[in-house]
This record gives sequence, structure tokens and C-alpha cells, in this order.
Amino acid sequence: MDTSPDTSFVCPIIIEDDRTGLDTETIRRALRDNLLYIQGKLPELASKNDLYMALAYTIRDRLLQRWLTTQQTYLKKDVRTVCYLSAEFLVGPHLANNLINLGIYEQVQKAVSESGLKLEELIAQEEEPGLGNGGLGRLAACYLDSLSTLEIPAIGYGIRYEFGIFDQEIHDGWQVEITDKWLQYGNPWEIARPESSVEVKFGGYTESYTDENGNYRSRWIPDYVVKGIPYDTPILGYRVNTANTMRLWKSEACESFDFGRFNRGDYYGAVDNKVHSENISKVLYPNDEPIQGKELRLEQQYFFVSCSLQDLIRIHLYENPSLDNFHQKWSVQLNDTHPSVGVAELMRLLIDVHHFDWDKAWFITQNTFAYTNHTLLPEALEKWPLSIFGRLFPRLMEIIYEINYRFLDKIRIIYPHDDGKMSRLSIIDESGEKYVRMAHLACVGSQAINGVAALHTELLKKDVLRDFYELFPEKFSNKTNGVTPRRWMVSSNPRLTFAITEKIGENWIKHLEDLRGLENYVDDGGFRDSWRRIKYDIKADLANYIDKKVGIKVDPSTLFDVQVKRIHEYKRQHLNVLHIVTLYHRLKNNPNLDITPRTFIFGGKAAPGYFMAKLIIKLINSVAEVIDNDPTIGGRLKVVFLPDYNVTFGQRVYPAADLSEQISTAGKEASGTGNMKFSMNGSLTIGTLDGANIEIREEVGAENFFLFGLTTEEVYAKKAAGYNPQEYYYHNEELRAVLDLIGSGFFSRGDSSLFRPLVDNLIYNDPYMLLADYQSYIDCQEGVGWAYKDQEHWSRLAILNVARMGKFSSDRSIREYCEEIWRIQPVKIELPDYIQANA
Ligand code: H53
Repeated sequence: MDTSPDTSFVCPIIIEDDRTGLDTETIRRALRDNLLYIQGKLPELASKNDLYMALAYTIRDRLLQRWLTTQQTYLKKDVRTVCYLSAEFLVGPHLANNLINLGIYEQVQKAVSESGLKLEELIAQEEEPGLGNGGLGRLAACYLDSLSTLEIPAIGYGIRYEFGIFDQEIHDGWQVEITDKWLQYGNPWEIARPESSVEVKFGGYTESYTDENGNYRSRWIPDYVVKGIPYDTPILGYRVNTANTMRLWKSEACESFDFGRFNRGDYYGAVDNKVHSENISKVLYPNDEPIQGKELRLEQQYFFVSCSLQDLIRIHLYENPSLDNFHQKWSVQLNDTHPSVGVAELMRLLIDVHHFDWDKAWFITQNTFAYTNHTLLPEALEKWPLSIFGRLFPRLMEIIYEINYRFLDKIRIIYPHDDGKMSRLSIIDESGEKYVRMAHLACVGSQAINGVAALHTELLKKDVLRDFYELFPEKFSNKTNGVTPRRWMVSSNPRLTFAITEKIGENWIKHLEDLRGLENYVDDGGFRDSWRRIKYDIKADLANYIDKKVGIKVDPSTLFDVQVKRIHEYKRQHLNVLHIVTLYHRLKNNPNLDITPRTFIFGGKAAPGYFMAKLIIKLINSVAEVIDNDPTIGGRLKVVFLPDYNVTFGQRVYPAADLSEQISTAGKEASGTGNMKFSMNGSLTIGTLDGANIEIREEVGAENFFLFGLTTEEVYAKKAAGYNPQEYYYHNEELRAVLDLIGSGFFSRGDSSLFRPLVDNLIYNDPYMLLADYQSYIDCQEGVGWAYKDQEHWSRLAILNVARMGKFSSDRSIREYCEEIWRIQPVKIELPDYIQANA
């Protein structure tokens, strides 16, 4: 079958208005049409999901012209493009965002009301693509939004996992994982492009040969070959015509049935290859950091990276006579080390397939890639046993050895006789079992290396990547993370958006620094009043949702104290629990104690194999149950664990929070991005000097931020001096009482063994120094309680927090990447005359 473009059919396409029109009447007609002709349903038999699908197709139609025009413009103008390689894209539901970005929310609301439904109900139908674990995947999604909004030519490449991050249920207080079948009713936002499939090799061996020109070459004879099929999703920018592509790869067998084996009587073996090939994109590994060193995970990484680089080369050669200028046309960003095998793969493609010599190939490769590091946790630095790596990718192994050999040759000249330096810098870890160090491969093969918050970058330079920093300081820079205000304010918090826009206009949505204008209204009592009313209404909505979801009644006038993020010991959800138990213990001793009534809200998933994280979830639920059933508390404390924290739920919870818990051990959280989302929505932060908290505090002002805990230097110093948590346990009576209460079985129906591992770990080990930070946290929380009692004062602080969050728009981050790393300019997309411009 010929699937290449056939130019004999070039003719003006007459576009039906129903596919492009943005007015209410046209949308109404289009909706009916799609319901009938795509869903195959009469309106009287249509389910909510049918209507959602019909609406989604109606909106997708409106994206397509923008998307195709964007691609055509990029081709014509021969632009430089950024390609964001990421094993995760946690994009969240598309519908509402596309409506906002197109500027047709109201029109669609009216059009939908004809069906007797509310638009919000249809929006709620969308199954969110959970193609990521947490911060890293969500950051990639925010960056796609900003890239399109800033009109930057970009492609996001990743994996189309059939099963995304598991759905979380809570049974008897424990996390239970349920398969995420996000594709079961179809995905209206994507378009499969089987004609652009590519093949990826695995296993086998290499051999050398001499080509027809007498050149000595290597070739890779694989064991098996897997097909990658691209699925494209348009990502529209806010009120611009740019719609970039997110291209996700699905794995399939090249031949789904092995007739040879079948004929030999091996009936099951005949489909082995199909099963193995399809497994590659089957499921997202549900570990945030550290990732698990599973072979299939490495296959996933290579699979999507090879597909993506082959795709780029194909697009490049469509436009250019050769790959000589590849690095001038593409900047490829490695989102953490997960895609860093790309360094070796691009070398392979250039040398083996396109017959470049080593030096030229290396020059192109090094000038193509840039690497973002997202973690300081030593256990999260990815490395793969040489045995697995070499078996799966024998040719890449040879190339990595050669890269390393040449690299170490240079190092030897710079640092003669320094064997320690050589072995620390080497891409191959030879200290015991041999490993490929992926961060080293990324550092050596990239023109730029960045951390994701100022402190994080400094710690990378001083510690984790210190030898590389000494070697090439010019490659290092900081790019503090950001989040998109389109999703995290406009879409998720329409009430606040309206209140802000009424005062300062709507420019802030694209220029978040403009929020500063709100400072003029801090002294306006009327504004503060309406600010509080809005917050109360949003909290009341969340209270209803909590009641529906978990059957717990919470009072919206209490302080909503929220910690939502992955469950991890370094994020210290259990420190939060120690505070709750402290308050509970105080109230038990003194029932008339005057405390600020609080609702503690938790959400987050634990990696299925992470015992301690799962035990923390159980602890939260157990404490919640006991407190809820204790009549002496009288509703002054409530604890809620909301299951299945995801993007959709995040959009509900950030706007409703009063207090944002950002309490990781200093030096452990690379940046955090939830911290930004809370603050933008008018919640105050209680936090340590960690990650982007430091910069948030700098921006909003120290007086508007609740700071506690050790600094990174203090953490290091204490560790170096031999940190002994028992000292805190024995010297702090209240802390001891709290830990003893948890350890006694009080929260576990008398079972004193249940939380023992957790309590003992704190008393005897405490790697994340909860006990050292306990008192400072408790004191700081007391300050929060008092501050909340003065609602006028609290509102001022909240307004100032929002007003000063301009820096944390992902637009700012992307501008910095564009200017300092990618060197890419915006490209305006002009729609043909017959397309109605965005409203
Ligand atoms: O990346 C976020 C940071 C956050 C960091 C997170 C992250 C992952 O989600 C997964 C792996 C990894 O190495 C790091 O923990 O601090 O905000 C985006 O940069």
C-alpha cells in the first residue's frame, strides 16, 4: 500500500463551516451531527459519554485546521524545533482546556444546554490520560501548553501506555491498585498515524563488514524487531493558532503471527513475538523516584527514543538534503535520564545508517541534546547493569564504550594520574557489578545541563554532578520549574479567575507577572470580602465532594490544611501526621484548649512496592478514623484521605486549600510544582527551605510564608556529625508521647505491631530527619493557627501570595529554555481566511 503523500490531489479543500465555526448555533449543529455520524446515536438514546464523545470530536475538528496549518507553516518556514523527549506526559483531561484555549467556553456551554445537560457534566466524563506518575510528567504537560502558547515550534515525544498510572482505592485504610483502562471507551483526541511507523531493534549481535566503498562498518543483527506506531494529539496554545504535536508511540509486532512456528505445531509460540512486542507500551511503571530497574522499563526507554529519533531524521530529510545541519534544526531535551539512551542511539543512526564518521556524528549529537536533571536522591540516579544493557542493545553498548573511551582519554590529559576522578566520571560504573550510568551519558552527550530550581542546581554543581561541573561549568544552568496558569488557575478556578480579571483585566493569563496589579487591592476591604466568599464557596464544593466520595462531613469554615503529592518518606506526610496526633493529644489532655479547627486533607499514590509509603497511607486513615469517632474532639480536627489523587482531583483541591504543606527534608525535593499551584490559588505555604519553596518565599515575601525546619547545610552538618534521632525522642516529652501513642496500637485497634516499623524507623534511623524538624514544625503550625483566626490578615497574605506568583508560570520557564538552551524563536501561525479566528 502506498502511504506517501500524493501531490496530484492538491486542491483547495472546501471546509464545512460545521467543522470550524465557533458560534453557538454552529457548535450545536456540529454536536448533533457528530452524535449521529461518529457515535452512531440518536439524541434520545445517547448516554452522557456519547455526548461527551460527540463534543470532543466537535472540538477536535476545530483544532485540526490549526494543527495542520501549524505543521505546514513549520515545514514551509524551515524552522528550528524543540523536541521534548519524556517517558511521561501527565496531560490531564483535554476538553475544558481546549475550550478555554480556543476561547469558546461560553458558546459551548450554551450549545450543550440544549441537550438538557451542563457542560461541566460532560467535562467530568473525560477519562484523564494518566501517562505519568507525578511532578516530572506533569511538568512535561505544562511545558507543552506553554510551548504552544508562546508559539514555539515543538514536538513532545513519549509512550502511549495502554495502562497509565493505576487507580487508587482505599480498602480498610490500605491502598489497593486498580488497572487504569483509560482507553476502553476510545480516545477522541488522538489520531493514529500507522503510515509513519518505524522499526526498533532489540537483542542479537553486531558484526563488522566492509561496504561497497571499502569502508569498515558495523551492523546490528537483532534478535527481534518491534514496530512503533505514532498516535498524535494536538496541543493548542492559549488564544493563538499554534497547535503543536504530542506524538506518543505504541509498540506492535512487525508480524503478529509466526507461521513457521505455527506450522511446526508451536501454536502458542506463534504469537509470542506479538505478545512481547505489545508488552513494551502496555503499562506505565508506577514508581516516581527511584524508578525500578526492570528490563522492560529499559526496553520502553529505548523503544520510544529510537522511534522518536528516527522520526526526526525522517522529517529532517524531507526538508533537507542531508543530516549535516541536524543540530541546527532540532534541539532535543532529555526529560531526566529516562531518554538518555538517545545519545548513543543518535550516534548509531548517524554512523551505521547514515554513514557519518565518528567525529562529525559526535559533534551533531552533542549539539543536539540538552539534559534536565530532576532529582538529588542518590537512589534515583538511573543506572543499568551492563549485562542487561549489552544483551538488549549490543550495538549501543559498543558505541557507549567508544564514547567513554574517548571521553576518558580527554579526562586523563586534564587530570593526569587522578584515577579517582576517572572512575567517578566514567559512564561505566566499574566499582562492583558493572553499570551504565545514564546521567553520565546524558552529561557527556549534551550541550546543556540544568536543574529545576535554584537550590537544586547549586546542589547538582556541588554534589551530585560536581565532577562534571568542574569539567564543563559552561554547560550548567538553572531553569526553575513553572506551571501553566491556563490549567491551574483559569480552568480549575474560574471564580478566582473572574475576580482577578474583573480588577486587572485578562492579560495576566498570558503574562502572569501582571498579577502584581492585585497588590493595589490588598487594602480594599470589599475585595478581601469577596475573596473570602469565593474561597468559602470553593471549600464548600470540595466539602460536598468529600462527603460524596468518602462519606466524611467537613466544615468549610475550618482551615483546610492540604498535602497532596506522591507518598514518599522524603516528602514527610508522616511529619504532618505527627502534628495531627500532637493536636489530638493536646485536646485529649485539655479538652477546652483553644485551637483553630482544621480539616487535614491528604491525597497521593504510593509506589505499589514501597512498603513504608503504603504504611503511611494506612496511618493517615487510621488516625482519621479514631479522631472522627472521638466525640470529645467535636469536629475541631478532621482528617481525610482522598483516594486516587490525579490531575482532575488536583484541579479541585488546589483552589480550596488554605494551607499548602511543602515539608520535605531540605535538599531532597528538586523543585516541587504543587507548591506553585497552591500559592497561585491563594493558599499560604508552610514549608522548609527546599526546592522551589525557597524561590516562592523570596517572591511572596518572608512575612507571607510559614517557614520551619533545618536548612540543607544544617541537614548535611547534622548527618556528618552522626545524627541520632533518639536524642529528640528522649528529650522532647510531647514528641515521645505522640510516637508512643502511635506505637502503642491506639490507632490500630490495639495492634501495637502495625505501625512499629514506621515508629522504630523514626526513633532509630530517621533518614529524613522528622524528629529533628518536629518542634520547629509544631511551633510554626501554631503560628499558622493563630494567623488564621485573623481572617482579614489571612486574606491579605493570600492575595499577596497570588499577586507575587508571576515567576512561576511555565511560560517564564519555557522562555528561559528557548533563550538560553534551545535558541528557538516563536513562529506566528496564520490561519487561512476561511477559518474563523479564535474567539
Ligand atoms: O520532578 C519534578 C520536581 C520534583 C521531582 C520530580 C521527579 C519525578 O516526578 C520523577 C522522577 C524524578 O527524578 C523527579 O521530585 O521535585 O518538581 C519536576 O521537575
